[in-house]
Amino acid sequence: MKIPSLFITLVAALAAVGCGKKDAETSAPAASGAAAKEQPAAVRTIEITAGDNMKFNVQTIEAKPGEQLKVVLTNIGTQPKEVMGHNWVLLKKGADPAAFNAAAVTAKATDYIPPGLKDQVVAHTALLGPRKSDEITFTVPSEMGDYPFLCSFPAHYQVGMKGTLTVK
Ligand SMILES: [Cu+2]
Repeated sequence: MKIPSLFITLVAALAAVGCGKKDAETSAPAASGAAAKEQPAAVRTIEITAGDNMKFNVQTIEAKPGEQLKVVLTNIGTQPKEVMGHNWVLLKKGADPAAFNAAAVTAKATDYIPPGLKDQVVAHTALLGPRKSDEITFTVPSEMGDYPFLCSFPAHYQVGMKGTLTVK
């Protein structure tokens, strides 16, 4: 009979699924009492700068599914927004950042977020001029994989203003 061994395989598979959530239990010393356990997951902040060199200082971000992330983008450049604006746009998994950037060229009125492709955006900051900062808090998608991000100001993607957020 093959049934017993199949049953054992199933039990083993279920047990494996069940133990994926270890690192949530950080046993911090109970300085602030029992209330600590009731707190929702903290928001993790990621600071990103962008300057006249048309590069993000952060090009790879790793995140956990469903994590709360706060991205703070600061434009540390000096050139006017009209010629050197920057934003941070996170696209959905599988979206084409080159195509998004190409469509953005004609979307000046909406700060280079093309209205027709808004459904590809997970989160984005405002378009920033020099010495400006903006932040966006969002929930990381639950699906594992690579999510492209870019600055959608014309031509900035082509010179390398891009990166990847990996959900794992
Ligand atoms: Cu830019």
